[in-house]
Amino acid sequence: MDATPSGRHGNRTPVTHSPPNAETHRAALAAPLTELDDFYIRSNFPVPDVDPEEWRLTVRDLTGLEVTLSLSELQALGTTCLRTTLECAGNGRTLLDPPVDGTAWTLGGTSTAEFTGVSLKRLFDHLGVSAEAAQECLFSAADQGDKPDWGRIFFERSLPIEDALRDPNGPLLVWAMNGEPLRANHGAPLRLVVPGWYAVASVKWLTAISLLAEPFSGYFQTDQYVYRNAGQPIQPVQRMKCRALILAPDPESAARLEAGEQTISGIAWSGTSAITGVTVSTDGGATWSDAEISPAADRLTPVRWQFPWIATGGDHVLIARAHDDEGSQPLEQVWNELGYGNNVVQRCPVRIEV
Ligand SMILES: Nc1nc2c(c(=O)[nH]1)N[C@H]1C(S)=C(S)[C@@H](COP(=O)(O)O)O[C@H]1N2
Ligand SMILES: [Mo]
Repeated sequence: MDATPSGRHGNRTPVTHSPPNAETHRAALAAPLTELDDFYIRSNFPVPDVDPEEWRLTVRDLTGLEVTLSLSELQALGTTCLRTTLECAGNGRTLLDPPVDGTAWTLGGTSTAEFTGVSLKRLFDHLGVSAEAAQECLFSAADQGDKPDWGRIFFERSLPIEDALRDPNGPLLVWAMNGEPLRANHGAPLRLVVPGWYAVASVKWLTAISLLAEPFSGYFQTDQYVYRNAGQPIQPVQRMKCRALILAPDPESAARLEAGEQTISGIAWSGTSAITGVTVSTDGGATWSDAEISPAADRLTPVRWQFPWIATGGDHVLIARAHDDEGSQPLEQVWNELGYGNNVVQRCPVRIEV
């Protein structure tokens, strides 16, 4: 296992020890690809013990087709490499007021990697899987645990069939990350990666893929990972909302800066569309200016942005705000009971010494 039960490991801070959950340090997010020792970890249950030699993936459709494949059989189908950002739907949860229960992420529940695997579409085409009559595609995993009212359950999640079979940039069945074999914490030997979606969709330790004629209503689909507010219908979390992060000046360590020329910089991403702009305020949101954006080489990874600032003495609040085709990052939190999708802008107080 690649997470130590105590203390820091790489540029990660543990959020819970058992199961292993850890967030990525702000500094490690400046690299276009997050180092594996720094990549955030989010697991709902203990890491399952999977023997890669014994491991098989079972695929079932609604016509009675059932095929079982080994890892090498999957790898023989062809290889796609895709760089994309994963973000936990709970990222930013601790910024909510009033606070909510749930894994206590600050803003490090996100990382970016190059994933290697075979697309789900390619696997289905190869096997002759029939999507006819299917509404959803269910992904079942090897990890399990007990939940009140549910008993013993495995981690399972579904996707609407049209999202499952999207191509290109659709779901990928992944066995390598940043060119290295997938690590246990990230779902070895095989995980799903669904570009653009909050990473709960990216099921780790995959064991089975089944087509369903009806919507799936499992625990991780209807009880958790939903936007829930009293008196309103629940909405499942799906695509990542846009977010800008300030990486420099480091909001955690540089609350005091010198007057004069400063560069404010960071990253921004969205699972919905390309980032169309990043605006910056140095006065707590009273006035805004456009940051300069360096587009990412890959559409599914963060853009880098920077903003030159002549800092004058006194207290300032720095804010960066991402914009995409759907709109802009909210200036005020959109509170929900389980604390998902909190992409409220990050406010960084700084004191400039004169
Ligand atoms: N089998 C399984 N897959 C899972 C999870 C899990 O608990 N079990 N957690 C999901 C959630 S909530 C997130 S944010 C991502 C985290 O992926 P990572 O640990 O590789 O960063 O995995 C997703 N896939
Ligand atoms: Mo997550």
